[in-house]
Amino acid sequence: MQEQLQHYDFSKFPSLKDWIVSRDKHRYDEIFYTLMPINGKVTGINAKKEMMNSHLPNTVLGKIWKLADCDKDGMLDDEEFALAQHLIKVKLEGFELPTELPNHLVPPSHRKNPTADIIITLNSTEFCQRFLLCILFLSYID
Ligand SMILES: [Ca+2]
Repeated sequence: MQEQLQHYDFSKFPSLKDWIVSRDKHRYDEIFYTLMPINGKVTGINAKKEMMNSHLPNTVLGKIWKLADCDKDGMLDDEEFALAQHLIKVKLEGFELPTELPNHLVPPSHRKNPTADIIITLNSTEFCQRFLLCILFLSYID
C-alpha cells in the first residue's frame, strides 16, 4: 500500500495539455448521459446515486464530490462527472485522494488560464526564431 502510494505521484503527470481523465472520459460519458443531464449537468442527487454504486463510504464520496464539483454549483457537468468517476477509480485501486485538486486534474473547461497551454507548448526554438525575425524586421525599418 505504502509502496503503491509512492508510485502514484499526482504531480508527475504531464500538465495542462494532457488531462489524464480524458483517457476514460468516453466511458464516463456513457454513464453521464444515463443520468438525465439538464443543460449539460447532472443534479447532485442523480450523480450521488451513481457514485454510491462504488460502495465507497459516504465520507469518501463527500470528499470526491468536493474535489469534482470545481465550480461548486451543486451539479456536475460531463467533465466534473468524469473527474468524480476517475477519483472513485483511484480510491478503489487503493490510492489516497489528494486533499486539494492538483492543477493537472482540473477539468480543461474549469481552468483559470487556458492560454497557459499555448505558452507552454510554444517551444523555445520556435520562440527564438520568431524573436530573431522580429529583430531583423525592425532593423530593416530603421
Ligand atoms: Ca459543478
